[in-house]
Amino acid sequence: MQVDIGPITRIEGHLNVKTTVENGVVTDARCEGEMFRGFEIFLRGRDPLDSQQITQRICGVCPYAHAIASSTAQENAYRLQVPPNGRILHNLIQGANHLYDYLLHFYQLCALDYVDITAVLEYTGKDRELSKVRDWVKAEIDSGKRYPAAPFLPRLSGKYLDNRDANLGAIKNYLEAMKMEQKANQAAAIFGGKFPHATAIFPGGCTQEARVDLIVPYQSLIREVRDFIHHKYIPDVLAVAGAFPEYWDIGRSQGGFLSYGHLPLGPEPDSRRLLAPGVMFDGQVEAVDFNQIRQDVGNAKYSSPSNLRVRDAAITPQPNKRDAYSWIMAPRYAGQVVEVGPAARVMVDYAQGHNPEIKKLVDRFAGQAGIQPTQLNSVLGRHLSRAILAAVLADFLLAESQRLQPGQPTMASIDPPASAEGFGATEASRGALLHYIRIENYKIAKYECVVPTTWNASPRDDQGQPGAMESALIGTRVNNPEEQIESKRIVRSFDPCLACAVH
Ligand code: NFE
Repeated sequence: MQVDIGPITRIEGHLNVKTTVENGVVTDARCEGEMFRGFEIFLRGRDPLDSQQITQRICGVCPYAHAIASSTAQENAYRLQVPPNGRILHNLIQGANHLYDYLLHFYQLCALDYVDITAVLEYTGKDRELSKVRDWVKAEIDSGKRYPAAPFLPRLSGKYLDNRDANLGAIKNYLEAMKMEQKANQAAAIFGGKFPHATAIFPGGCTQEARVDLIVPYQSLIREVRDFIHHKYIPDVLAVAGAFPEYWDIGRSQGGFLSYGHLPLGPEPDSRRLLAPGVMFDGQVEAVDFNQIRQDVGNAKYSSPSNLRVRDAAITPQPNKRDAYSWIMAPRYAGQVVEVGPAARVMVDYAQGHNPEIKKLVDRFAGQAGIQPTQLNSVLGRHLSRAILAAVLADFLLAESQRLQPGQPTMASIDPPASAEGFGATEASRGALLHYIRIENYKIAKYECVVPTTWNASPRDDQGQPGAMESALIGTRVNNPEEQIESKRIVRSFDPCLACAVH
């Protein structure tokens, strides 16, 4: 039978997934990005120095990543020498935003697939927050709304946590996580100017100063978030893993893994990174070569030529293209499908033995769960990878903030040339993000973004290979083919952002 499981809720943007289910197993899945935006078209002809502002509007969740990728592409094009403070401030802003994003993803976007929200209906204690949630949940369920806005509706059939105290504790943490997400973004805004869409991130550094009266509140906010990560977030992820161990084997993508490496440790473009870059096939990691990235449009709604390199990219929408089923292009690395995102970041780093903290935490948690690190490309693996990254990142940001040199420059001076080109690569929360800019006569002649969810939620490529998320869905056993809580757990584990994917 054919079942559309979209629109998928608790993700960003418009995604449908068409599935075919036979004998209780998903035998085919097609991810359909359902709208077109056209940033790369309307960037043409504009002042390049506006691009880090304009591209941030691709997304309200990961705007800093776009700002950093755009700034880095321009730094590369203008051959800027970024001062150490400038690079550190980029890291402090983007890193704090990742902490927000990991917590948001686990609690607000995914937890209600596992936590039994109806446990709160029996709550009779004195906690005011839980009492308020109880009354709201009851009112929403009783309303019988056809199009509910409550994130826990429609409540799908399936197994949920069955321990009352564990459910109530997780609901409390869901509420507290929102306060922590606010703190993480407050920390980012201290240097970024505001959230979303930072005004201070600029090619060459940051327009904010490195001042002690900014560093101290930044550290204090990150410390609070760090405590929550260790005392609530990691234990909650492990509790879900303990109750749903089958999800170490569910939702595994077929293909390789790509990470650009995250957070440069120095001002030079080729500095070592906190997390190592690389592309991994069959456990072997190679250096990333942007020339190996090509985008197929055989099944995407574009009439542009297919299989173009990033610097040759073209975009011509063709809404009625026959048999094309998505507005998302299909990027491939050397013709192969890769998964990007937190699991790819961790696996690529771990395979190279690069970051000792990553190794320690992967070994500890994989050992506790009785899984192999190669199983991180699973539903639970993606959740655990985010939790591990959050712990490593929080410590790094505290140390990094101490490396700021108060009173020293935070910006390079800029004199953009008439013609230039540059690449800027970073890791957004959802994975590898690449911007390319070509400038002619002081104007943007070409701008191209190859975005995390474009990789993960891509349609079939010209060879017919399914994208990472499609491949993760195919083969899944589903108890209720109409609802498919299992498939939705898989899709949400990728944290797709369709706003970004179709940009
Ligand atoms: Ni719109 Fe974005 C994606 C991330 S790209 S959320 O996909 O992370 O920077």
